[in-house]
Amino acid sequence: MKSFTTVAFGLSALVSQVSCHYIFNTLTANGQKYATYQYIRENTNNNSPVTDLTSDDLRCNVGANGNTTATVSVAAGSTVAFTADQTVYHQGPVSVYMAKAPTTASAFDGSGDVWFKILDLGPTFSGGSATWVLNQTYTFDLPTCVQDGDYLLRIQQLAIHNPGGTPQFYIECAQITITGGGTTDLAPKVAIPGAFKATDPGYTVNIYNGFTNYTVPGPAVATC
Ligand SMILES: *[C@@H]1O[C@H](CO)[C@@H](O)[C@H](O)[C@H]1NC(C)=O
Ligand SMILES: *[C@@H]1O[C@H](CO)[C@@H](O)[C@H](O)[C@H]1NC(C)=O
Ligand SMILES: *[C@@H]1O[C@H](CO)[C@@H](O)[C@H](O)[C@H]1NC(C)=O
Ligand SMILES: [Cu+2]
Repeated sequence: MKSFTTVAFGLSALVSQVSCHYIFNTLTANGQKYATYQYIRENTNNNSPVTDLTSDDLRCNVGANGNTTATVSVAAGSTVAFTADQTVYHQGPVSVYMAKAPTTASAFDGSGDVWFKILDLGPTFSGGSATWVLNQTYTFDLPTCVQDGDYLLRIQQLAIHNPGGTPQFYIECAQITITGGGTTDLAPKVAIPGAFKATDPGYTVNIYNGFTNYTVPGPAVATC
């Protein structure tokens, strides 16, 4: 009886953990919403976050495998979007990063000082309260000046809804080939892991207490 109770409890805890998070598993590009995990490296941890600031899983999530993921051609400056399995609901910032592959996106592990940021969505402060961009779909334009070639396109939502707890990184990487781009080597570039520190104010802040300003973790957004 005792072991049955333990198993039942363990199962329901697992189920509620899976349904309480979210995962960016769908890419839209070229005016088309692709199938789930098409052109996105499929993770092996359901919709759970990464919480270890030193883990390589911080790049493209747990189990992400480039070899088994196809790459899609996308024009520089065109509109793309990541859609999650449900609406994002843990408060925190969203950022989008890119890293140019030395050869192909499939073969690239994302190591080195290679990641530049193309988008930050922080909170809007108004009337003493903060509003985050909590969407199911995040739509943005790729840089117009970015060089042609293969890239990892990485979305990151950093959940900081639990002050004093460990913030959660919700991440996925798409594999894209940029066409019709420019000549700019976009910068600054950082390494992941490495770009996020346990002492970053944007990582440690208590969003429920005296919350009046916010700096999104990571490098400055690269501009053309
Ligand atoms: C490709 O597969 C090899 C062998 O399984 C693995 O070690 C490597 O990490 C994979 N590369 C990428 C970029 O996922
Ligand atoms: C988030 O959703 C709102 C409401 O639909 C929309 O106006 C906004 O453009 C979305 N933001 C992004 C980055 O997609
Ligand atoms: C808010 O601004 C102050 C003064 O510049 C800074 O020390 C603090 O780290 C900022 N807080 C956040 C959460 O970015
Ligand atoms: Cu969650």
